[in-house]
Amino acid sequence: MPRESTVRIVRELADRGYNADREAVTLLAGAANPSRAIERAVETAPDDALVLSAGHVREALDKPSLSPDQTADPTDSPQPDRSPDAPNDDPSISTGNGTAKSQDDGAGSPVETKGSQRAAGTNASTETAAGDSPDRAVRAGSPSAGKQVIEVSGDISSRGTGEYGDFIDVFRDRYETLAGKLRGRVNHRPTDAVASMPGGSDAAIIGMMSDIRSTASGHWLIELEDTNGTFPCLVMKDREFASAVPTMLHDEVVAVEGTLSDDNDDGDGILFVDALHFPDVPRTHSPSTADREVSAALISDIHVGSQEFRADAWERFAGWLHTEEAAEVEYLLIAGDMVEGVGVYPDQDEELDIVDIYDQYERFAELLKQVPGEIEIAMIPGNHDAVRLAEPQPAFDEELREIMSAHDARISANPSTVTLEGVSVLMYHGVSLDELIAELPEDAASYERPHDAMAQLLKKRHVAPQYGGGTRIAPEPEDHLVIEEVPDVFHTGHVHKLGYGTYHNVLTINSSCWQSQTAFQKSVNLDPDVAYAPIVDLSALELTIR
Ligand code: D5M
Ligand code: FE
Ligand code: ZN
Repeated sequence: MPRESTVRIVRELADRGYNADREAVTLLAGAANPSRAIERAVETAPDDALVLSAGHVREALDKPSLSPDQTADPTDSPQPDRSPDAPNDDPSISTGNGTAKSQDDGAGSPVETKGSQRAAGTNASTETAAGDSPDRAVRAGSPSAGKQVIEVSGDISSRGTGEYGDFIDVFRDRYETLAGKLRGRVNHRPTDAVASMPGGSDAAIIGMMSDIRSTASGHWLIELEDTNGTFPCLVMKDREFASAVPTMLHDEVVAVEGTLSDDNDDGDGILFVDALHFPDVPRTHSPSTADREVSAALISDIHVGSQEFRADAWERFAGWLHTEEAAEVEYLLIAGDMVEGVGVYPDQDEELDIVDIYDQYERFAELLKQVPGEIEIAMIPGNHDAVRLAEPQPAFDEELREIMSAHDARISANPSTVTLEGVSVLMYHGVSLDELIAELPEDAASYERPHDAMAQLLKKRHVAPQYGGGTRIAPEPEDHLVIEEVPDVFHTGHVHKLGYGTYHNVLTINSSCWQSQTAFQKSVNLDPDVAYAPIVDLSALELTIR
């Protein structure tokens, strides 16, 4: 089936307010008169159906008034069974007889199943998509039919009051959590205890970086703070780990080991650092994989409502999702900036195509309807979305959820962890990447290689380490921005650049965007990568860029 006809059918259905399963679109595209078939299918579908299934389409095509010569020749359909007497009791569930093939695929899969017993947050919601709603029925006729399982954790309901005590709490929580990851590696003492140790002793400290300076002779003086006080530490420039010091940011938690200066007894000692440790991801990290052939598309930064939004590219992408080539794509993750927003930066209104933020979400909801109905969608907000700017950003409120309800997406906070058939994906919009790129050396973080900056975040085990810089952070009783569990995949967006790599076996992906270069981006020389869709094969954690 030509891609163009799929795109057109998907768009026509979306214009009428319908999602459709892939199989439904295939059937419609295969009809001799697709336009009439669409009309008929829409008429025949129950009023409350949001997703047009293959069952609806078959029912419509089987109606006597649509004579057989107006339906497709069954031999040119990729669907294995379209015989009129195929069981079809529930019109919303595809009952094609291709299940044998899918079972073979599943049982014969050589992929090692590791499953996932990793802790999802206490507020995790686990759902088996298949079975909980007929509209999300698994396509029995598809080559990769199986059980979609998605868990989302990380949703927050803000409990911060914005008072001083909240800041103490959030930093204590950050310190405790990240220090916990370093404790087994050093024999540390609290800073006040280190201060009273004899000069010349060996000592170790776990602390939050409270100050960093280079000395006149090019060494580094870093001040570490723990819950008892602060202590100065000197990293000599000729040590091999000195190159890591310029990658350090205020408020990140590290451990140092070294020797105290002789004058420590006088109360103004310093620690000469012999080893520097980051919370980091263990090199031995072994990611989980799905136990069947299934893929996820990872995108972000759609910016609906901007004059620069690339509706053409979106339609091609949504159309492609309905093709056989995309049959294994069963999940779509969207890492923020769904809409362009209103008043995000000065004079933004001059570049808006849709000026009302609710209208922007309405339009976005229309675009979601072009995504196959059986694809599970999970999404988090970004800095252009209509939630508070400070991180962690809570999930969209009820009003916005209602607007976006057509596709029944999992809507969660920024950041969140979404686990797809055992593969955990840390989704974070990525505002802190700007700050890392601005502050760290080029070889540690750049717009050309956003995945390098992502690796830094994994190493620091925090998605927005620095407080009081470019990233706005809201205090909560716990620090939701700590990367407590090592994810299998780390997905960010925001910088509108495609970048991907692996860091200690974690797949890092910064998705591109769906917006051409804006006047602002031109003024700062940001040349966006537009309309790339990274597709992750969850059974092998392999990446294909579409
Ligand atoms: O961000 C897209 C990229 O452009 C991201 O790297 C930040 C940068 N950007 C966009 N607008 C601004 C302003 N006003 N100041 C600084 N940097 C900016 P997005 O979140 O999509 O706007
Ligand atoms: Fe963006
Ligand atoms: Zn953004």
